Amino acid sequence: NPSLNRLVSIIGVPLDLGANHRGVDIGPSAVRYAQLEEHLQALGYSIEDKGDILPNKPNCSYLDESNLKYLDEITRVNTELCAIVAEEISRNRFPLVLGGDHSIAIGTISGVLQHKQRLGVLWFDAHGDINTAETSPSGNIHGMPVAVRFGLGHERLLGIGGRRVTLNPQKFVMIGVRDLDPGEKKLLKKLGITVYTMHEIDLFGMAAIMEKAIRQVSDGTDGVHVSFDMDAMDPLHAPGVGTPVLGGLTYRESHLAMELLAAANIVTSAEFVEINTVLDHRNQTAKVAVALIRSLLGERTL
Ligand code: B3U
Ligand code: MN
Ligand code: MN
Repeated sequence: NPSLNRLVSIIGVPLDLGANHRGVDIGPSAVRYAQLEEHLQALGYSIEDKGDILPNKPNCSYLDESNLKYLDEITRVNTELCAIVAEEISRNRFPLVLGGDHSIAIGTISGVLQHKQRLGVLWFDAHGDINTAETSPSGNIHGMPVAVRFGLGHERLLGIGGRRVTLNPQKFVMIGVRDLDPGEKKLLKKLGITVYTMHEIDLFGMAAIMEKAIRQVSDGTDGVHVSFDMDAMDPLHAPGVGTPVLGGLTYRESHLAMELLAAANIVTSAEFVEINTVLDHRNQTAKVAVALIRSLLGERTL
């Protein structure tokens, strides 16, 4: 496996249409305000901030005929994101994507897949994000990126990346899950995806869970992507998220997960999403995201 890349490209995606809720559009600014770049430079990284992919204002195509809200604009932004992520990897740089709502994982992962066809993914989330238009209770595309990356969903979303890029369900692991819709439960079981819910984390502890997860996503893969939805954490530690769910990961558990990933030296791209600054307290959630990124990129206390 490749060792940690010292060249990091920050890509902001202030998209909130996938959540159909204002607030996560300020996420990239909030994380930059929490001095992401300065902290990573202090760690010895060479940072290039690519700026933001700017979504257009919501237009009248709010609801597509197929229960997909803002399909047009979400497709456009993700297509652009896919291209930028692919470009940064071809420049030998580590893409660090700042959301924005979780629908941006569609673009990020399709961009990574242009270079790494045997990609492993670690998905930290309170939710499964594996709905389709048929199973989604909300029509919000941020609840669908995992399904899309397994080849299930609207044609337009599946087309992002220019060709049918799909992930291997056996190299995909979810962590922190505690809120699934009925259709999501069925699909997760059908695809045989490893889901470490809060129950398993409580029972076995984060260290044991991460040891298994790391082995699963790194064995036989050519890269590992970390997709971190801040609502994986408990609202006590990360209150600034659109859909908080009680009983999540603690500050310590999340940090331990990032530290173990850094020690394993397997991660080749990452994204941190769903920071809702409007609901936050004094930028706490963005600060926590920066702290997690620092741990993921190898910061140690001593
Ligand atoms: N599963 C629900 C709720 C949800 C998913 N992701 C978030 N919320 N953040 C849905 O709308 O798909
Ligand atoms: Mn999510
Ligand atoms: Mn979530």
